[in-house]
Amino acid sequence: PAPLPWWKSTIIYQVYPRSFQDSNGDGVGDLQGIISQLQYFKYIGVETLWLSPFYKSPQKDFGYDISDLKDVDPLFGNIQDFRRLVEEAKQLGLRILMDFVPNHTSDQHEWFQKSLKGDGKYRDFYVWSDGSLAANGTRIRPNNWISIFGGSVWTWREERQQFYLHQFTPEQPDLNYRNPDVREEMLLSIRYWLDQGIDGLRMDAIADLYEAENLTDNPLSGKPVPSNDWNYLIPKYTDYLVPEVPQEIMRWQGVFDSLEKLDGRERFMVLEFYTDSDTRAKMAAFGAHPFNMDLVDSLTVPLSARQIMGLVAQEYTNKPPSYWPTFVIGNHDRKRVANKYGRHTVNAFNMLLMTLKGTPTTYYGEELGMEDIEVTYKETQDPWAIIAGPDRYLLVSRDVNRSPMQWTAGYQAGFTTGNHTWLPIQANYTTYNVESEKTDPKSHLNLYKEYANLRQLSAFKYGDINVNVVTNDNVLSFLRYYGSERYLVAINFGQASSTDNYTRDPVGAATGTVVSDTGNVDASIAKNNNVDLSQLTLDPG
Ligand code: TEU
Repeated sequence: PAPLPWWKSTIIYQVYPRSFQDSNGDGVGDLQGIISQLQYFKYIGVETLWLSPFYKSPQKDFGYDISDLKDVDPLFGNIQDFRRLVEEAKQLGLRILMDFVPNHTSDQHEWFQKSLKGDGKYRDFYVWSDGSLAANGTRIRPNNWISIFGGSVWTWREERQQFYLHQFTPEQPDLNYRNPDVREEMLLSIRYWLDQGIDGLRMDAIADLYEAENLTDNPLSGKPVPSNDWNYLIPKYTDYLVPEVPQEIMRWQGVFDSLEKLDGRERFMVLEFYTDSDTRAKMAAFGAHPFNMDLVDSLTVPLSARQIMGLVAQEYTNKPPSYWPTFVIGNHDRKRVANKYGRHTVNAFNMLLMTLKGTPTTYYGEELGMEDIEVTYKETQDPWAIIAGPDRYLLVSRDVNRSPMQWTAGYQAGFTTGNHTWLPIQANYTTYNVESEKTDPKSHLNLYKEYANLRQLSAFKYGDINVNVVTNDNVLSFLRYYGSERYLVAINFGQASSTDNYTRDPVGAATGTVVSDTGNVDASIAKNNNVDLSQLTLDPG
């Protein structure tokens, strides 16, 4: 087969630096910590690390509020540490994707400080508006838009006698993308990090880049929110369909392409964009790769196998040939799999993620079956949860899914030598940790490794997928094939056993040999056993 672009045959592993490995005992993870664990990625068989932000930042949104786009926060180390990380990763054949936050900066960024003063070039770097004057002399906000984290998107600044717009916290002012100088600065920052030798970027909050210029009121704002429907919370005027967004993405891609022309190295840009399959296809048409968030963002819990298959199958239906799915099961903004869907689905989801056609992304700890932690409102650090208040904070809390990585059953789960950790360690770390799970062949970790390894087989690496096999409420299945190599993947996501006949087209075989399983299987499905596909019983989990 023709060699695949590297990003099509890789597994992406999201490292949340604050929580991964602390090297200096301050209770917060850092770059040296990540360097010390590089062998771990080799061990589990992932190749590409996506690092959440470690830029200079007041940490109001834990690094997604950047005060210097070209520097490392001392909390995590310095630029030399980062260069060492890139170098050592490269020597091990690992790749690095950095998080890039184009939509906003910290209010402590020099640009915002200058903008506040109305300083020449920076005057219009952010979205400023006068609002209007009420009869009683008070200032009225320009419109009713609500920020994603709650509250108005507008904050008044005495210095300018104006409001500025922020779709996240007030400490994260939105950049004004209608200003060409802003766009230019962003290209320079992108170039700066690519020049450090990284392999690409994960672009944050793409849906939020542009706001409607006329600042029209959102007719839905203020009405009761029926479900987790974002249209009620933020103006629908920040849509990728605004032609400026694809244009911007292509400009960024232009930086990638120009470097590739110089050194022949392909870089990968993946977008954070919560959207539907059709929209992803439109974005793919201009060369963009939005993450597929369907499984991480599902509001239906628990998901039946039929529903999961519905979400998955659309990725292979009515798509242009160039379309390439990018599945995500967990991230730093959403609850963990073990909590959302139940521990019995951890191996099932990991197997699904690794065997589908497309590029998978694993959030750190999901390979161990890590669970969310419990946090009181007093312990809450996530700005979204703080703004939500004591009655509603748990609906949105992202602290729960950002707890320290569980390395060992020993002191502080091996995360730090210090006597405190920035978020509590999940109480079950003595069971679910790297060291202990390594010794159990049926642990989440060892099974994850096994599934990751399957991706070396041609059928999984180069092969196509046929999803028209058996699917019911408990079981989903599909065929991966390349040449004469054929693998049937059948997974039980339900609570009951299911006995089904898999022999029909496209499988077209009466028996098969077991190569992997989800742990909780009948002895008849032991590895290397021959099984009867006309009557195959899969237990749940
Ligand atoms: O998240 C963006 C985010 O919260 C939105 O994608 C939101 O879910 C969506 O716009 C609703 O339509 C990113 C980061 O992942 C998150 O950690 C940061 O807090 C946020 O951006 C701000 O930088």
